[in-house]
Amino acid sequence: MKEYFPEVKSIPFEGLESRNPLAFKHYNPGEKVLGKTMAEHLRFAVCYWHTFKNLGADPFGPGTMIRPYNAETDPMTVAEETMRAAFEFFRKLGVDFWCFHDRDIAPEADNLAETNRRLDKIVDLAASLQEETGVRLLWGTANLFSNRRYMAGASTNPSPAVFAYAASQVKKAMELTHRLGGAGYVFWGGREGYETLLNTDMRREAEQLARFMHLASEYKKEIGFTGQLYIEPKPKEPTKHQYDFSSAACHAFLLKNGLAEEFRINVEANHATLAGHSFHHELAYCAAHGLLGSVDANRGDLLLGWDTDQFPTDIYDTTLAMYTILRAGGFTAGGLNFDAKLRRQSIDPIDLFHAHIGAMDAFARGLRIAAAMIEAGEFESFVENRYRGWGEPLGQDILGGKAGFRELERYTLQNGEPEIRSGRQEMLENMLNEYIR
Ligand code: XLS
Ligand code: NI
Ligand code: NI
Repeated sequence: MKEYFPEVKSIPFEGLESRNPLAFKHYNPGEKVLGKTMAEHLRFAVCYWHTFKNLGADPFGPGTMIRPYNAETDPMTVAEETMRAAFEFFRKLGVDFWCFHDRDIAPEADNLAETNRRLDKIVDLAASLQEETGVRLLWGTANLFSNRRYMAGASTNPSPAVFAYAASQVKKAMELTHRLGGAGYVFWGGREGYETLLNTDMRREAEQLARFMHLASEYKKEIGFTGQLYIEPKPKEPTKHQYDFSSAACHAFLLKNGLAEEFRINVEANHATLAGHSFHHELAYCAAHGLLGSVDANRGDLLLGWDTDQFPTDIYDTTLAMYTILRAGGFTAGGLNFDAKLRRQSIDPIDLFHAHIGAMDAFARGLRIAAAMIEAGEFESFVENRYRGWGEPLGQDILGGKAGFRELERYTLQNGEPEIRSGRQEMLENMLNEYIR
């Protein structure tokens, strides 16, 4: 059997004292934290597109990375070799999950029927590799943004024939996800948006998008696929304005169209910051509304205005993310998918290991720190105490509908100026720093 990453046998956990760059210092999969193992909490997934298909191309130049599984000229041979390399990588790294787009795993042919035959062939291979390694599918998705037919959108396209093509593609991708036992299925509206309102009917496009989502959730039930459906928000890129702008925008769309029961959100860190929110904000919004589904774990760059999709290394981010996820009850079908890519100069296959090791350790640290914060309960009781008035008679009367504007005016006339209290932001920030060790 050909080996694609011969320089690595497996990535061990060696703990804090280790100086071995090819070992985990924090991620110890079997170790229990708050009653569950780290692996069960974190549910790490490797994404197929950036990790195996991205070779470092950018708008100014082609790829810089040469991979042993890319050497052949026949595209289906490359697809098969890539799938074998991917599972070798998952196993050696020690992740339990992977994610893919249809077009990552098999090259598109001249017509849909042949494209689907290619997909079936590759998915047979993926199924046997899953069986062999125990690695599972976190979610699948369809690429409805690369092919030129989707230049004006997929379901939001002015042409119903393009809508039909996109539907055919999602139908197949959902069947394949089902066949591979996927825990979920993602919709990221890559070109569902617009460049100029001079040629766009926004009301119509929103209706088309809603219809598409209904069709998808009906088909899901028809084939008996029980995985979770997700929408992944992103405010811009590739289009100037994407409809799935943020978690709140997606929430409004789901509610308006009677889809809120069927979907949850897949929050991506870098998409949150592009929307002018923090990763923490987007997670907290979803947690507050029962929408927290899965996470595309990556990070942007403060100084760059696009989706740089870097590997997550910021311990504040991973801590606040895990704090929010744990307090929301943890992942069920979802997990932490590294939707992240190597920088263009990181050309060696070993760089894929370094990138994922660092990201997994960053989240393992975040998990431990968040667990300690939850166990101590200081932040929780601070927040609770801050709102305690809502549990007292005045607050209860307001919430219970007993006090209207007249009663509230009477209260204010009687009681005068309300007592105001410090928000203690600096104290809380200092406290947080004490946990981050
Ligand atoms: C792109 C998105 C994409 C989705 C899956 O910005 O993050 O990778 O996660 O289509
Ligand atoms: Ni993503
Ligand atoms: Ni992204």
